[in-house]
Amino acid sequence: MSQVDFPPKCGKRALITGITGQDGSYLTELLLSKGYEVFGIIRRSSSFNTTRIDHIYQDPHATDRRLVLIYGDLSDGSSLNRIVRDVQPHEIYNLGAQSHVRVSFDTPEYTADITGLGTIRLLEAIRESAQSCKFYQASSSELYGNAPAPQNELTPFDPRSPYAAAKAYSFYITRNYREAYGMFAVNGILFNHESPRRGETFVTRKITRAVANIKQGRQKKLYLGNLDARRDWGFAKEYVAAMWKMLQQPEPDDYVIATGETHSVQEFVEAAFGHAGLEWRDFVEIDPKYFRPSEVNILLGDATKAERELGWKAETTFSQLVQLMVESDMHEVKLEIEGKGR
Ligand code: NAP
Ligand code: F7E
Repeated sequence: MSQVDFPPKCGKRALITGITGQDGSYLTELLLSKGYEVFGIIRRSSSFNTTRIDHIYQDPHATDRRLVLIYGDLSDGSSLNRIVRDVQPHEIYNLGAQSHVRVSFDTPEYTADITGLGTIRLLEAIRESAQSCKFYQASSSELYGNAPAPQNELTPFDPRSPYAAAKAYSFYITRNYREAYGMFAVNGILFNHESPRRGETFVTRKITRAVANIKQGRQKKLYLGNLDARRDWGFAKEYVAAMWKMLQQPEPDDYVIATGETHSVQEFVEAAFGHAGLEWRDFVEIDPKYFRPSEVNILLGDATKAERELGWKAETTFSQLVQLMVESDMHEVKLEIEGKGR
């Protein structure tokens, strides 16, 4: 049952793929706070996959509920057609993806199917339903690969993984449907964004979780790959507001969303261990299994256009982000030790 009170309905319906992910959970909170009815596509799994949205889940029998979860899958065009036809959303946010870059080298065909073809299935579902519906595509800074930094909307793409190649297809097909069919379809080219809800196999969360475990004596070593890679890391909660703003513009367009600062993985490690009063060199080991067949060396976004046209700017600094993630994991690990964790 929901632990949150929502404002009166605003008359808008949003459909979200990837609602159970990091961004989907923050976006759902944002849209509910604006009075939207939110419909989320979840896939069937053998264990619960709704942990990130359990706090806003609503009893399906409640007559005034604002959040509805529907089974579907980006690999299943017929489910997408049916859901779009039934829900008749005003806005669709396509956040669903096989989103792990390293894993995309192990599952390239699956990644192409979900992260690439899933987008065309959804766009076709909109076209076939003949509704006017705004469409947000979760594009990624991975598209830039090793293109020179700083990267903005005019920087040529250089995809360096099966994930980035699949996202490139989705980027261009979204733009094509805008140009060919006059759809309100936009790409948000988001640079890395993190939070306490980040998946635990992405490097930031892997580090902050390890710091908390090491501090409590539950873990001895942290094995990482390339410490020299540099990323433009922002706070996910702020980034979903940019997604919404893109769909409220008078004309559809593509936008870079980033902080404009870049830091190495090693700098993140130093800051996270430092925050817990630990010396990182005592705990971190390099395991080549985490190296990527082709790496993206430096990402640094230039979000000038988003600031000018959307009035959006990143607020949380790198050190604040590291601190809030470390403190959240320390708290979570402590609860687990006390037997009160999830
Ligand atoms: P995430 O936490 O990995 O969430 C991915 C979501 O996609 C989950 O809800 C997942 O469902 C769902 N999904 C996976 N396969 C699916 C399928 N076959 N059918 C339907 N849904 C499926 O990712 P995120 O960090 O929130 O990112 C959201 C989107 O932005 C992704 O498209 C990602 O590629 C993109 N992006 C992320 C970043 C970033 O730094 N976070 C930057 C740029 C772009 P389960 O929960 O069942 O696994
Ligand atoms: O890696 C290095 C790794 O997996 C960041 C996704 O949300 O952002 C994300 O992709 C860097 C890379 O994120 C480990 O080699 C070192 O250089 O946290 P990550 P990512 O690959 O940047 C983009 C924008 C997306 O769109 C994606 O969906 O960290 N690294 N050691 C490591 N990375 C991981 N995962 N694990 C390590 O042990």
